[in-house]
Amino acid sequence: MSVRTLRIPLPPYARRAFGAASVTAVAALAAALLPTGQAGAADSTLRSLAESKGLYFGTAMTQGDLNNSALTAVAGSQFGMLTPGNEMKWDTTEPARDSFNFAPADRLVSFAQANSMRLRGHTLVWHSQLPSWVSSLPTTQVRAAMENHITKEVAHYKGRLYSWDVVNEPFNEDGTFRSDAFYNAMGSGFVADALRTARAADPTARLYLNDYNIEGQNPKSDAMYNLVKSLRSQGVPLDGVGFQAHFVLGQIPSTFKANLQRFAALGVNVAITELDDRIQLPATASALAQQASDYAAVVRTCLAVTGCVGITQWGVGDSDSWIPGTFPGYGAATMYDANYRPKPAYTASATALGGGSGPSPTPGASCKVSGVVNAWNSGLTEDITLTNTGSTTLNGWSLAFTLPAGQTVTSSWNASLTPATGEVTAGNLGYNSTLAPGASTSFGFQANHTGDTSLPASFSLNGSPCTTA
Ligand code: 9MR
Repeated sequence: MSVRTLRIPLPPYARRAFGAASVTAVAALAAALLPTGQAGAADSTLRSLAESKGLYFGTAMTQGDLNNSALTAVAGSQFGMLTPGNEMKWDTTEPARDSFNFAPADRLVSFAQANSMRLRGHTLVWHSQLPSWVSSLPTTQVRAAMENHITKEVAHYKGRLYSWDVVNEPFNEDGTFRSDAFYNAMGSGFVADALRTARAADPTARLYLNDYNIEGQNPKSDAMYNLVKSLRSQGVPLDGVGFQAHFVLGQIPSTFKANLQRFAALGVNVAITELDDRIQLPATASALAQQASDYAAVVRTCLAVTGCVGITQWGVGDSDSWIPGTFPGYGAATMYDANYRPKPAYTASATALGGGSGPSPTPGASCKVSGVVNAWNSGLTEDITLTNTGSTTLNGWSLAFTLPAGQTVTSSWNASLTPATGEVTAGNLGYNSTLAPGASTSFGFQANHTGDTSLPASFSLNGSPCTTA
């Protein structure tokens, strides 16, 4: 059995001359003085931070959003990629056979271009928001209708889009193909046909398949993986896979990173295309802290996967999100509140992208972590002590950290841990949710390991990095 204590060099932000408490005070003052939605210095927008790491950060917008000046101010400054939420879908663009309407989407394209944002086209072939004339066609006519739709729509935007979600949501949860108009008429070959048709109409747009519940390894993502592998081996033009990432608070799959990596290893790009993280309302401080950790984990995962090109949030703020309408009782799923004020998830995302050197909104967390590990041949226990070194009482805390490869948590005490591997978040329990300035709390866990018994790294509390002692 070995016993070690954490000995991790201080990161640069911890070595600054002025103390964490005064940084927090300056940030709070700056946030108060900045107009709504202007979250920090102009050089530390999500967009610029992401771009400095070679990623994009995008948002979905609908044409109604263009009338909301608070929303457009945030979208135009904080996001570098735009996905039309509904306006490029078949029911809008070709409501009657061979009669096309690109006006709503064109307005969003103009907004994006005016703000130097790139565009993700969404979506050409999808079972939903499909006009009834398509679903009632004789099966012998569906291929021609699909090819005509793709050709005309892609040609209209030729050279102007970063990417197209060519096929959206082709799979059922068990990994079988969804029996929609396209599959019923053409079998699984509709996917290759759609991709080839799109490539012919615009050779520059990156062509994607996009789906939900494929973020972790499961039968549905296995089916997508096998489809991508097969299409690539046949030389079908396919450049990327979109992982929608409609997450539930605290439930990012533990296999998220490994899953993205296995797709990237097939030679395609991967992208987070519709990120949100829904909270059961009312959103408590501790839920918002967990959400901050979830968002940071998504950012860190994309940064860690070569081939992950960027992240798009589905809607700018909480009142623009589809969640409350579809999941009654849930909401608060984005990084901006109803008044476009950045939430802890914003700060955590910016921090994960390397921000935090200038004034930015902060949940007021500042922390120190120490730990002890006791390891044996295939297992270990770890005790972690967390100290609130800030000047604000935390009502709910959430400590994110990276577990070494091969370690899998099997049980925990004094905190709830999720997921079991990789980018883990420890959240308070009911009795230890309050952490006063200077106060400490301890929790621990047992884990299996495959040889690496080192301590976790990259601790952050409610989205703010911790020092280690
Ligand atoms: O955000 C879109 C919402 O306004 C529409 O009512 C809805 C209809 O299906 O589609 C929403 O966007 C979906 C996206 O196109 C595909 N993945 C799931 C999204 C949320 O439903």
